[in-house]
Amino acid sequence: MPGQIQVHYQPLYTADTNRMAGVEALARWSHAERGWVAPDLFVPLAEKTGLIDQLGDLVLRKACLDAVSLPIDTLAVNVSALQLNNPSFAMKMTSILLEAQMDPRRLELEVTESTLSERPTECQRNIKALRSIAVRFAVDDFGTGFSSLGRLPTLDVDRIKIDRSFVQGFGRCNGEEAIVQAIIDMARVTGLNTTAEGVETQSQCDFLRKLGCDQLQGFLLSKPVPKEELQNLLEGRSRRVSA
Ligand code: G
Ligand code: MN
Repeated sequence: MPGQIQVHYQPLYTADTNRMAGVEALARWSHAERGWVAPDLFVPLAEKTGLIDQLGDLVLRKACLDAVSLPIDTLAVNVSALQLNNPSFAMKMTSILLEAQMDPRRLELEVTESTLSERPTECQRNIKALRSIAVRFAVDDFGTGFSSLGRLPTLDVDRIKIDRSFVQGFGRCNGEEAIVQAIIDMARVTGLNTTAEGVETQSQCDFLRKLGCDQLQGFLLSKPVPKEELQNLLEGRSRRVSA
């Protein structure tokens, strides 16, 4: 499996200036018979079979080595609770940064809410150690777990990523607009940055800008692309929707 894992990158754009501020690294498994296998399928499989550390290291290393030669500020990488529970995770992450000669301030690790709410000690220790060398953390898919807005100030993170189900629920009369507004307002008073995931339409994009969301990500702006295509995007050689 490791040889068939590729890392694609999805651009993250600043909402106000429309600049590519960073990318999120996303693992892709190219299976001989099944074609592309989505991470939602193979990540739980890797966790079950004990391959997650190996897979996680591979993605982190590839992404950091790619990012050093790219003119982007931030590289975001997803890490699972199992990886963060490994006592040697912070050490391993530090050695990958050293090997890639990457400034730790450019790295943002995305973790799920449940990783943070369980707060097992190893996980906490790893986060603390990495934050002390200026690695940033983001809560991924915010709103899908047992999220409570009241807990936002206590989360030891720099950014929240608002789950795409809220963005895609705009206009469906379930109060998604009000929820997203509340998340963004609460994040602002707490000093957290916000990214909206899953932006697929121009009206979602316009509304999120109006609400004061900092960063936008989604198929409207760009799908995840291989490194070569990302380079073309950065050099303006490939077309991008000017949302
Ligand atoms: O859990 P996380 O938010 O890291 O998942 C990222 C996944 O979301 C990737 O597999 C990516 O392909 C997918 N994704 C990215 N942008 C969009 C979008 O605009 N719409 C939908 N439906 N999925 C998206
Ligand atoms: Mn993510």
